[in-house]
Amino acid sequence: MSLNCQTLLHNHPQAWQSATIHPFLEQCKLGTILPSQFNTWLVQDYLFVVEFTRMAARLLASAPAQHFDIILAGLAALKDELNWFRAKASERQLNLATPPQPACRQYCQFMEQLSTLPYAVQATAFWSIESAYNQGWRLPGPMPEPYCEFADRWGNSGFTEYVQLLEQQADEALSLAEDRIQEQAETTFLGVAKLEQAFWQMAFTAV
Ligand code: HMH
Repeated sequence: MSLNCQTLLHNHPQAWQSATIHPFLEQCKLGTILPSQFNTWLVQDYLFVVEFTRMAARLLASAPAQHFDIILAGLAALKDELNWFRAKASERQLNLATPPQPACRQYCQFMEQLSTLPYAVQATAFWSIESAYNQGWRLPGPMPEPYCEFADRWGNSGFTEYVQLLEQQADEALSLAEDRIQEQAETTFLGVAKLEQAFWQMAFTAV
């Protein structure tokens, strides 16, 4: 078995489309998303990123030293991202001390249990999570105010390059992994796709 990230995308186009193309993003692009929907996403995504940062730290702890540079750069970017989320929430007078909704809680639990799995699986999950946002926010094209800043955060070319580097690291780990572990990586990729779709849906149906 020789699984890599591109094979995963190629084998599961439907799952990946549902993860990255959603009315939430289309309505940001059109400027018709409701503030209540957008604010729900913002607060819940902050809660998500807190747990995603812990996942990045566990990924670092499992990684070979040659992979540290890119993961450490990712952690530094997450430090800025968490502060940026706090600034955006404060501008909008949103309370970040909000309980996670079920879709957010399930995603966070999923990330937590990844630490019991081999590095190749964690690296594949990390790439797929970042890649989902990169594609999701980039595909609709330029967004109007106030959403352009959000689209640019995950859609900009620097972030796109970072996702490519994560893909290389995941591919390297997968190329060294046994078939059974490659299968775990595929299951995990499908798990990410489902949770991404559910996360958009959660924010979209917020009132
Ligand atoms: C739900 N997936 C979700 N939120 C994010 N911020 C990312 C991926 C990218 O970090």
